[in-house]
Amino acid sequence: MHLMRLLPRSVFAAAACAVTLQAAPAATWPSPASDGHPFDAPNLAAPRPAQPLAAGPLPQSGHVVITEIMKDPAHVTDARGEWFEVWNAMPWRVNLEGWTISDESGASHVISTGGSGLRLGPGQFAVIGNNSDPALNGGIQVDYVWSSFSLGNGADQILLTRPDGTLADRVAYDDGVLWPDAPGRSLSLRPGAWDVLSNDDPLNWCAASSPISATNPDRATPGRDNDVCP
Ligand SMILES: [Ca+2]
Ligand SMILES: [Ca+2]
Repeated sequence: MHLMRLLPRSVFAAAACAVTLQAAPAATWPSPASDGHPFDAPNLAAPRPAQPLAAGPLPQSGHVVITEIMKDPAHVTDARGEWFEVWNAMPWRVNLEGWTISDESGASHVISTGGSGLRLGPGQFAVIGNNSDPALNGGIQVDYVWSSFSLGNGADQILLTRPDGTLADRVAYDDGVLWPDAPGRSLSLRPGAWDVLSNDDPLNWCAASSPISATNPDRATPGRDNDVCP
């Protein structure tokens, strides 16, 4: 996994402070799936009452935010060039090992790295897609490859669920009615709206404007800050 963006030193100072402040509640959480790094977050959410599926939208309790979605690449085929980007909003590391990627049509994939982990430091991105070969996927650095999952060009959803079943984030886009829908341009979350509730609002998304690279004219910012929306 490549390191995509580091926060300023002051943020790490704030992170250390935040860890101190969170020490008491963290003691009540289940054992973290951690490699012992002092900034590792527990991989499980704090216990909470079960939420019945029929009661309405599931609560989104995460700080790992879906920030960009390339559902319809033009420079390469969809079968090689679909991906989405997530961003760690927490002041500590998170390991996505064991998290589930799914939609609401039955597609589901559990992130499994064989123990090496899919770790995001504070403020870092990961790009999760269907092909990790830059020679085939349009030169994208993909950090993790899914199977049994895809991004529909019409209406579709991405749900990120922790190993304990709690929903971290969900984004449900439509077929261009309210959401951006431009072939070859990613859905890009507006800077300033980077949380799991703000990314439910299609008004906080736009079609990316920056070319991916000199060799891939599709417009997206995989693994880096998003474009400013018009
Ligand atoms: Ca969301
Ligand atoms: Ca981006």
